[in-house]
Amino acid sequence: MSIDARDLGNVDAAEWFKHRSYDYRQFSVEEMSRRKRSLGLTVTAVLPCRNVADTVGGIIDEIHAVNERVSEKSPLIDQILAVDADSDDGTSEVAVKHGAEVFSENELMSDHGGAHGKGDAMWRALSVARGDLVMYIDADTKDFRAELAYGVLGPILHVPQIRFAKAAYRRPFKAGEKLEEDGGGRVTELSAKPLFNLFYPELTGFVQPLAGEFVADKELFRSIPFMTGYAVETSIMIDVLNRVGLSAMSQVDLGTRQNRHQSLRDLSRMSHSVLRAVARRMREDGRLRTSNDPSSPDSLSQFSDYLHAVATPDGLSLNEYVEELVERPPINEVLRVK
Ligand SMILES: Nc1nc2c(ncn2[C@@H]2O[C@H](COP(=O)(O)OP(=O)(O)O)[C@@H](O)[C@H]2O)c(=O)[nH]1
Ligand SMILES: [Mg+2]
Repeated sequence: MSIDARDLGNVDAAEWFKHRSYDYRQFSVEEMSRRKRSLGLTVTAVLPCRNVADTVGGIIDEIHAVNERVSEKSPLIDQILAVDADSDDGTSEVAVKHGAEVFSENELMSDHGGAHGKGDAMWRALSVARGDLVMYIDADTKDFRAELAYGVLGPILHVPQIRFAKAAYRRPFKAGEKLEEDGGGRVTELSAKPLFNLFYPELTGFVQPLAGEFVADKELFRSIPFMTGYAVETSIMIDVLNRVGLSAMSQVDLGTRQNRHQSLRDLSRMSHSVLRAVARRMREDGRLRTSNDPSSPDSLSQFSDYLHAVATPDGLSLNEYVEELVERPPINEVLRVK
């Protein structure tokens, strides 16, 4: 598989999807490490942690194992940072034991008061990240495989125009003994993707826009605001788009990822965070008037369909559904004239 490294100008979501979607198997760890060295770059992995004592150790081990595959003298990932929410399950002890640099989120940037959730922890981590590239990795993945730690680095290291890479994967959902292959990622499917279709159609090609695994150069992360809590992934997608444009963004298929399941009640609050983030940016960017609703009279957008980006066993796919929204007048107005 050759690597699509062409320069893109202004593209729509479908073109972007075609040229900026990669598969982690296109990039070898050895080649990435060689490129990283020749570009003179260093990499920091940031693991935001809240009560992940059962998973974080294995994830850190996996990162060390990736480094050992190349050479300990010139590792692919130079710094492993765990930013812990003062977890009470022993998370920080486990992370230290496995060789990460561990910080309490409340001790970093403490003149900003106590930390406000995941996004704040990620923001504070930037104050101690030494790498030229910063890669965030969720620390609650159960079936963590090495590619979750290095896969997103591929496009950043191989394609000069690319400054941001997001993980894409299938999300199985396990309810009791029953496994639903693509039943996970409910907030993504029910909130983020429909909202992006309406207000940020450029972003509809992303299969997992809310994935916690993504990388960019530290300068880019340092130049954008971070929303706190679970609004962070949504706001980063929009702010990176506004700052560097779609052609500098990419996604990498990493296979499947089993997430820790949250209750519908928690997901509802998470979904509210996503909506708030979009609502705030949409107002600032003046996007309400130009929404992608095909039946809105002042719609300026060329996207009128529902674009649904999904991961399948055969790779990523962008499906298009034409859905017309017709508004019938109050029936009184129609019946009266007859
Ligand atoms: N430091 C810190 N990490 C958090 C916080 N909330 C969640 N995380 C971590 O962020 C990652 C993703 O969080 P999670 O709740 O699983 O969100 P989801 O994967 O989007 O459903 C996991 O590694 C969590 O442990 C927080 O308040 N502070
Ligand atoms: Mg999770």
